[in-house]
Amino acid sequence: MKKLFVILAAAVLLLPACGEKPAAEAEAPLAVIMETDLGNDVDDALALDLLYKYLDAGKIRLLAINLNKNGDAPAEYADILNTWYGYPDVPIGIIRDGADCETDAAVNYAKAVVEMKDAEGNPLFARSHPGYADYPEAVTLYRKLLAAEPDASVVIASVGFSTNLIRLLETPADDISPLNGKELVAKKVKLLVTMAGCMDNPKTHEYNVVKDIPAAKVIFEEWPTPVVTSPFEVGVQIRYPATSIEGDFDWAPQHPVVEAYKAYLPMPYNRPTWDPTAVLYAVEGGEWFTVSPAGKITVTDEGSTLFTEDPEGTRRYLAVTPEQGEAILKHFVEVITSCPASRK
Ligand SMILES: [Ca+2]
Repeated sequence: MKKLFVILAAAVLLLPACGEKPAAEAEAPLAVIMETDLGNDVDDALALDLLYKYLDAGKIRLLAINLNKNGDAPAEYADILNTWYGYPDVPIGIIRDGADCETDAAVNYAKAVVEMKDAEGNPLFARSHPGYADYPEAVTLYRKLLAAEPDASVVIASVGFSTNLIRLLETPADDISPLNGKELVAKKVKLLVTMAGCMDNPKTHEYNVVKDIPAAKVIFEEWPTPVVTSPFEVGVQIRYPATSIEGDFDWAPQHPVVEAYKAYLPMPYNRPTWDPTAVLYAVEGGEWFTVSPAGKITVTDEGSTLFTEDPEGTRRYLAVTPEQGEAILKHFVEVITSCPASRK
């Protein structure tokens, strides 16, 4: 009897505590690639803050930040962010001959932050890389990274134009992989989440679609994995408060996202969180949102996005109730105002 008791006691000790997952079943971090037009609208910078916080929490591996906005400033600003948040080795991919967007915003906040100096005239923010001319093209980086990952494992969060994605689909087999781009994506990518389109008003031609309509058509109509999009009307209902930018960052007198926010438009303003909503879905799934049934999405020549419900379809879009929008905003403010591990 005593022996039986000892055996039972040992068995109980081996059980995980209430609510605790056995180590063997702990979820592996999600492999994520960020695709961004960093520098055009400050919501991309807010979205990247979320990704660094997911890195801190061990929820993701950030395989790369791929840029679909031309120029050195977006790459240099991405390097500043990687450095400040403590992830200087996250690869950065660049684009050449991307969509013309240099004059779309009154201020390229990436450039503004890159050029900031301290009182002694030195760069305000540290960098990890001395120059950006030798950064890989995003398309090449995609091929290398995808080829090295397990099948059906990678989530791409695309919160800018689709130019890199369309170029990736069009790549031929090469030394990196015997698969062409479309085959490689079909094999390795689990899900593409975009911030694109407008589902509640066909007269609204959303910016990320309009800047490269042929690419957006192919992404919505031919991209060979499921696609979920956070359309214009979602982010516009969830506006990051200027009061938070002005009042919640005393712990970081020089914060590269806060400086970007202040540089982008005259303060105070509450910017829609279009891109953070796409990142939220990419990492955490549908629990924060109302997710449409399965269907198809077509893109008109003018840039409208039209959804047709279809059980065989692989496209969905997000919506939010007012309550969901409030909960998401509260979550964003809590995460974005939290101190990253690198600054503690
Ligand atoms: Ca964007």
